Amino acid sequence: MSLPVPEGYQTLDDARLRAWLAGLPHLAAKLGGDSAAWQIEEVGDGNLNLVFLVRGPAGGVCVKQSLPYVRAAGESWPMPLERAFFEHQHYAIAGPHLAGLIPQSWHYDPRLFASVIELLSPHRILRQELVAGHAYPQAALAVAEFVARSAVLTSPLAQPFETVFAHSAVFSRNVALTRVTAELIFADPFEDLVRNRWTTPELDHAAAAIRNHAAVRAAVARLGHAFLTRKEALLHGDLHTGSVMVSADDTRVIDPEFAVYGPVGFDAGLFMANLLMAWFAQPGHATAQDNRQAFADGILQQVRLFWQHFAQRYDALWQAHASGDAWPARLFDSPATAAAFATERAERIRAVFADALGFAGAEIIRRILGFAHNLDFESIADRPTRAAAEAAALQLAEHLLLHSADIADIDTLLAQLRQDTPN
Ligand code: SR1
Repeated sequence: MSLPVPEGYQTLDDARLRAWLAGLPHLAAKLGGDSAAWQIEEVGDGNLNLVFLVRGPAGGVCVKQSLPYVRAAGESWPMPLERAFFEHQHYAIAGPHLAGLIPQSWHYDPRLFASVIELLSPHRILRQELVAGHAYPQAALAVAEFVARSAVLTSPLAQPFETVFAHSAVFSRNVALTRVTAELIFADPFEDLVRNRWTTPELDHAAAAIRNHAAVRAAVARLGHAFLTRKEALLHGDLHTGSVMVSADDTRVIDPEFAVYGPVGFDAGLFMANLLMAWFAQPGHATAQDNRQAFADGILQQVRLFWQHFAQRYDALWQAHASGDAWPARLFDSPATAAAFATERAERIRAVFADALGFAGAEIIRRILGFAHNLDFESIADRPTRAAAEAAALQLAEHLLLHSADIADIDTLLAQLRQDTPN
């Protein structure tokens, strides 16, 4: 490796990982037995990091290590190692609010920029499961709970603002990954850059139309500004279906390395966008053909459940914490202000909905025209089918960016989708 790295850092391989874990008694005990017999598998399929699953006779651990570059691009795209630190900080700061919805975090090594977390088994990545045609009806509820708890409990709605400011200061140093998000979502897809790509020439016309659409560009610019300036709550920052692990009865949100304070609608919008892209991609997935219509409807149901549960829990958590030092509890804590408080909450949720739809539009565009693509579309072998699915998703993205404030509610959006897209 030719990139400079801090003293003490070395990329983990099988032998180094085995020796490192063997030297950490609390982790070696979780694995059990002789370290030479531990089974090690590198499974990282994301864009950035190394991910190892280590199994011993007593149990398993998952080890994640930053590389000094973007894994999906190679050393030509250097990337600071500190992302592992911010992921660890998210587990430490938001973790107490998110019990049961995230993996347990067991260790962080600041020299190796590596963390050790609970090995989730028999969990699988939600995105891959949706591509394979496997339904997880409880997943959207759990992710909505994650977003609602993060949105209220890390914010001044539930905490003294001094605490929130201190936490926000930690994540305001997560500049490298915030730049990745700012550029990859809110700028790059609208420019002619070598790191952009789309997979079918059939999309050339749609791509040009979106790039040259002044109102779309203005909407994305507004959202990018909101993302960088509106420090409402601690975001996961990369909440797509690849950041969710599922089993039949359990759901966990992983990979919070992009964590930063920002607008609550960002996480909600990214998750809904990725479910919607899974839905658009369904005609291309042979594994789901037998029961394709019902499975596709089930994905739209997940979008609906996600939003409804998020809105209901955001409202309930805000009310539950509207006392003491939480802001603006002091203005709403008498019976005389109950109606005004209810109106305030409803208007706030309505504003988050509009934000989320806009962010969803930006996310869809960047996953089709930008650097980082989705397995949902990429795994469709038949090019015309893939092009049709991506073009339909781009149409929705444009609609969301231009009309986010006019879409009455989630049911209106989904009814319109079903009508416009024979899926
Ligand atoms: C250079 S990183 C590209 C993308 O991968 C991550 O998962 C995020 O989605 C990021 O935007």
